[in-house]
Amino acid sequence: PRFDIDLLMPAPMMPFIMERLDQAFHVHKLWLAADADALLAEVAPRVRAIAAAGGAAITADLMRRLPRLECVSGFGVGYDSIDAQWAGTHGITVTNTPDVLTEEVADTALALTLMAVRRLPQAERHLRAGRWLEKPFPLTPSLRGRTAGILGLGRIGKAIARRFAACGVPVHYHGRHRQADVDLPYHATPVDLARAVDVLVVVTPGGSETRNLVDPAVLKALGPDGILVNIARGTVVDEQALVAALRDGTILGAGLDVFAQEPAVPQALLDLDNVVLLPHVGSATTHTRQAMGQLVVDNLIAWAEGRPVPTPVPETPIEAG
Ligand code: 8YV
Repeated sequence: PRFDIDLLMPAPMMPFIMERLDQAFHVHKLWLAADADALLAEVAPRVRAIAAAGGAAITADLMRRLPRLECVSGFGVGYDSIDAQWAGTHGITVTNTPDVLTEEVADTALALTLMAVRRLPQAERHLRAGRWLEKPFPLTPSLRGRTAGILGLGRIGKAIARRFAACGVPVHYHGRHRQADVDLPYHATPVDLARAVDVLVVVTPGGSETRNLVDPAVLKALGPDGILVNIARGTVVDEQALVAALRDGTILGAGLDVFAQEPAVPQALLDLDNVVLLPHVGSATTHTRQAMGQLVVDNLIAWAEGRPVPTPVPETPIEAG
């Protein structure tokens, strides 16, 4: 390899990422080891970097075992599975893959919204089951006349807002702070936002700060014509409360790309007809996953060469390149 640096890879990544990292580092692939604990114990004193597949848990406990660790490069813009707070306070750089997936995920959010509002998956099932020959598919609710609320107006939230604007749908938002340069109606709480809109799109980070942010009160405020769309993290929505709200008509429907315990989706959701379910495909195109993978590699190479990394997370006390 190009660098005499030991890198830990806890879970498999896309083949081209593994190839490029193999060319650059001594890569220790934890999931391939017959005895992962033994391998970890052996390489721990030498490991200086981690390449983390999406969702791979990089806990403080793990990092504590790696005394020379300097850099954790995560695949995905969301890094709730990496304890970035701990890393940041221990001089460890954490990087993620923002920007390159923004438009892709926003496309998914718009698609999910339209699928949920217009019941398009149900309409397709109607055709495929041969029922069109018997009767037309029933009329559905419409996007016309709706107002959308963005819960978490970051890069992806703004890309979703642009799409709604193009559809003639007014957009409101809630986030921790009102943004001075944003000319959209701001609501101080998720309940206030939900009350003002009838499409609520969840775009916040995951993790403990946003756990169950969408709770029974928010769902009630969204109301009987309301559609909930989640392309963020399953943990942001109280899943049991959502099931109840979909069942009893507290809200009209939902479109979900993410779940609390992926890849397990609760049977209660599978049993409901007024929810569209996708298997976390928000960024899952060849084009975008390629760009995300390249950024994982670029961050590690920049770090190894002693250059500023391209995309550090804010918890990392280091300037971006
Ligand atoms: C990926 C994501 O699916 O970027 C994120 O935060 O959730 C997705 O793009 C995930 O990181 C990889 O499984």
